[in-house]
Amino acid sequence: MPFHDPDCLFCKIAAGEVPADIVYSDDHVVAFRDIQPVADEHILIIPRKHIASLSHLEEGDLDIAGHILSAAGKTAEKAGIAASGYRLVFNTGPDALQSVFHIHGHLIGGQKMGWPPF
Ligand code: IU
Repeated sequence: MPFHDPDCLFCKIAAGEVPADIVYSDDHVVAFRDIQPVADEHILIIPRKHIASLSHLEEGDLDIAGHILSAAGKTAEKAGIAASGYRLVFNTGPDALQSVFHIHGHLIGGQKMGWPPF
């Protein structure tokens, strides 16, 4: 799979070809607000590289996984929810209702949450 999939919406957002409400970005990831938020703050963190899901991560992508995790704290800081707390959720596959097949961590917060999440 090439770095950029021209048919992938999230690749287009990462490339700046489709507008999004970007909260944080660097050379490896882009974080933007979800268009259908499920919480007071709901941001998606995606790698610039096209990878369909967590299950498609390969050995050579481990640095990308690290960049996504590392961006979570920076993004939460920018959104003002680092101190109050947040979740980072990766829906993967049908049972988890993954609907966009470009890895994205849902950074959710800005309000008190419950557990378990289903
Ligand atoms: P999921 O875990 O694959 O189901 O999450 C996909 C998310 O992408 C979901 O929360 C959508 O609201 C969100 N999203 C978006 O923010 N912008 C879009 O143009 C599309 C989906 I399509």
